[in-house]
Amino acid sequence: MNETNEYTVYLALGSNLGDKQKNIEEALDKIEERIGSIISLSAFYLTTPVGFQSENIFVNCVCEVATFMNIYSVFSKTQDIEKEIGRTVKSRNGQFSDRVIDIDLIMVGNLVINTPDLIIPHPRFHNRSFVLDPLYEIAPDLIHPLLGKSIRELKEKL
Ligand code: PH2
Ligand code: MG
Ligand code: MG
Repeated sequence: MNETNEYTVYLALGSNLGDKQKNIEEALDKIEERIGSIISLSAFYLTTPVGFQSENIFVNCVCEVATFMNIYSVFSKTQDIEKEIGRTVKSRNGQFSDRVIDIDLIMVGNLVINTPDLIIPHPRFHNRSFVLDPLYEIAPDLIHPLLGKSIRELKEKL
């Protein structure tokens, strides 16, 4: 469903299987085609897996997307894109695993959503340097709507 409101959505992308950089570039192309313009994109960061054991290091990045879609449609599109690029396993009960692509909705302005499928702001991003470092690069003054702190402050606290 398209609406007249424009949203600024921050997405975090990660891949630690296959041609990681290519997987992320493919996801970014599909995001631009189907969701909205990528206003800003961080560098690609090489990061060690957090929260699970794996030899496969990650490529992570964050982008800012301007979209006219409502947030549930954005979420459904990112889920489609993950599947198309080849994501098979989703984490269950917080048990993470290696993946070809992961696209997470991090923040959408002051929007707060708490449903079984979708939580915004992402409930763990403020503790994760693999999100905070690239987000700081493109949006250091962005304010976390629940914590009332900027990305700069959250990164300094980590
Ligand atoms: N994603 C996770 C869990 N752990 N670690 C790194 N380095 N990068 C990620 O993108 C990542 C993770 C859950 O989605
Ligand atoms: Mg994730
Ligand atoms: Mg995810």
